[in-house]
Amino acid sequence: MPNAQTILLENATLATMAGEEPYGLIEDGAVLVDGDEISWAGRRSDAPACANVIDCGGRVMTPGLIDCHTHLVYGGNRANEFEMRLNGAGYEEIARAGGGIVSTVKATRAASEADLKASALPRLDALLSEGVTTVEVKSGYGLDVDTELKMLRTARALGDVRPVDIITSFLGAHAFPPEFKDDRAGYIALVCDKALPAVANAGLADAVDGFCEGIALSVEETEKVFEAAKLLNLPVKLHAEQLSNLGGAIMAAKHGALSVDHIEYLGQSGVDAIAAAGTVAVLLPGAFYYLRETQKPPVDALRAAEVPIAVATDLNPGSSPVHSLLAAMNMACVLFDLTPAEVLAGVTSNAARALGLDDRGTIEAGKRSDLVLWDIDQPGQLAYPLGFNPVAAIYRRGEWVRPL
Ligand code: DI6
Ligand code: FE
Repeated sequence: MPNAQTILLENATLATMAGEEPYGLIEDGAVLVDGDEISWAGRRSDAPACANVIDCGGRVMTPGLIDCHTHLVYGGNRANEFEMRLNGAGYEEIARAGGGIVSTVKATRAASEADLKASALPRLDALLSEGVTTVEVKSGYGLDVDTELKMLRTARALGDVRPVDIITSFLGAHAFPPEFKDDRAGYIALVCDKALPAVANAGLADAVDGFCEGIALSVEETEKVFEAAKLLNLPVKLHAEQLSNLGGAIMAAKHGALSVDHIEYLGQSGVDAIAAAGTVAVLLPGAFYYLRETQKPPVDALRAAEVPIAVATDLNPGSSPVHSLLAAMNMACVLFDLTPAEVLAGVTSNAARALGLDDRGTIEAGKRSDLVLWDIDQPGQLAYPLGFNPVAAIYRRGEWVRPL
């Protein structure tokens, strides 16, 4: 039943991101929104009658953007490591020397919840300014029960003070904290038997993530965490094959992972496994760029196997301090050879799938009324520039976040 919030947004080129055609384009389109939901979308000439009509001025309209992989809650920064890497130190070398994730752990443990929130808000605002309406935020810089809970509470609190949906992932399986560097089994037990149950009981995680890598957890250690997640009915996802091929993605696919992320070193057997499992491939070009990686993810094989490809910032203080999803789209085109249509699907429909969300990511009846209007002529222009934000207006859940 239409209500006061029912409006018809007309005279827009709709990049619906639905169907088989690139962008799912509808020229001279219109969208009827009724509060939280899209109730109709199609050609303006077919639009239902509506008393509240907004002329979109011929602009391009997309679904609200979704950043499906961030670590944007953290203490301190790692600018010093950026300089060390520019002087030739390797990411793994820095991590093994006690830098990397562990150095952010120290700063995050020391930070108050208020400080973590205050430092995360400008990072989140940078994403929201580009039409992002859903953001995934991971823990993983606490590596003890209290700090992992603190991080996830902070992430959830961001959604109370900004017009964004925050989806959280528990990433206690990110690395081994200093106090457990000689007792790996003890830390895996703490993650599985203490941290994860506490997080689940508090309702603070929507999924469980891990970092399966030579400098982090083994496949066997990660699988123990995934088995604990399954007992708590939490879906899983995995940072896999970022720096080497340990077979993490194959293990994740066996556990029905929502996504496998990074996957620069994914082989054909891994592609086949995630294709069969319906797992999304989340590409993170920011980390490839910052670490000056040379091994590209197997995009042609992913395409051939029809694996859904998502793109995200991986916003984190070390490997990818990228505060722009539009920049990540551009990098995915320039560095990974994706097309502009693929990267827009990667931050809308496929990003929703990577988070297990079926209520958003396309402009279709029944989906969330998260919509962005852009001052561009065609949707392929979104990935084209670097450092330029063509957002004209943002509409989210029945309200103008940024009015026309
Ligand atoms: N892979 C990454 O690139 C980030 N975490 C991970 O598992 C790195 C996080 C950091 O460097 O702080
Ligand atoms: Fe990450």
